[in-house]
Amino acid sequence: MDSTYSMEERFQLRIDKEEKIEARDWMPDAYRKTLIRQVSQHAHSEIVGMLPESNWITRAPSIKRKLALLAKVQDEGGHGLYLYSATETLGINRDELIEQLHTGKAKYSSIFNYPTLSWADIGAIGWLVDGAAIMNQVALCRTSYGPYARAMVRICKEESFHQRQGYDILLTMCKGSEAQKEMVQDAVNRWWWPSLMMFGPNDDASPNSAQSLKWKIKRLSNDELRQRFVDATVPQAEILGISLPDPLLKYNEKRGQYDFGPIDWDEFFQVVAGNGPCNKERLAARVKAHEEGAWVREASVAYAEKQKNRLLSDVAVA
Ligand code: BYC
Repeated sequence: MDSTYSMEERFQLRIDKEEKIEARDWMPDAYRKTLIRQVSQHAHSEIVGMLPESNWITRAPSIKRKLALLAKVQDEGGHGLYLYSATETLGINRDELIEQLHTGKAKYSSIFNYPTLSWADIGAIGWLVDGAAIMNQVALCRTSYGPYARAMVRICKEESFHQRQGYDILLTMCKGSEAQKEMVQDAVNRWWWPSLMMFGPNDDASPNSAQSLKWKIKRLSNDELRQRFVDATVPQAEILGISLPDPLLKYNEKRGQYDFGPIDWDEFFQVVAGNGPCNKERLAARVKAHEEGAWVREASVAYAEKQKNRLLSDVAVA
């Protein structure tokens, strides 16, 4: 490589050639910082995302639904763990990451600050929230940082099962009584707009997008992903026989895409600032689980120490 290139220029050339950046490779500090921010916030979202759904495990309407929901919530925990591990490859440890979540320094997805009021909300979360998450995460399978990209491949496979379990709940309810169909409509009315907000602010108000796109941390912009989600979701709503709560939603023949109404960004920024309906409850639940789980962490450290000593004494005998 020509030595007239700076480290930053060589790094960008690797990105431009679609080479994956690995943990031990040189990277600009700002690239590392952006990744730690995004991947850890993604991990926190998976972990906090377990709360609204686990609220319904004991009340799932059948053993089949209970098993599927249990498996889904466990999967989210697993996703959080892969993503914490991917973040740790960037030189930050788990305790720091958890502390950032618990002190409110790190964000997590706005969507998990809304309550789950009925069983139909579990269907709506699977269909809309996991649907939005997949749209974003399929693109992230091509992100430039190797450990993040590889974690995404497995996460996407599991997320597509989640999306289908949600849609299946709604399809079943929509074929049921009038009251069940109304429950679905009510849940979709409440989850539609917050799901569109998951993709983040409009491109012209997204401070991180330009650099993240250049570094190929993000592969598509917030607005591109949001549009793709709307286009994929509207036909699915038609199959369910429900409406989406947007009077301006309309197919635009010229663009070959759906036009949709304005998003309430005041609501989004209020939720992100900690003032959503469930922010305090969610953080309190995470802090409590962490404190009450201290004995599990201590026991596993003691067990690992015991195993290590046993191994050392076996080696000494041999
Ligand atoms: N909620 O410059 P921008 C899931 C923040 S699903 C809260 O566009 P960026 C799951 C943003 O962090 C969800 N905050 O940022 C599904 C930034 O603030 P900071 C998890 C948000 O990073 C079902 C500021 O607004 N998915 O896991 O370029 C069950 C300006 O935004 C949100 C991911 O995390 C939001 N919705 O783009 C269980 C995917 N949107 O950090 C679990 C990975 C924006 O500068 N992340 N902000 O203080 C991404 O793709 C990107 O980080 C985003 C935002 C598209 C979310």
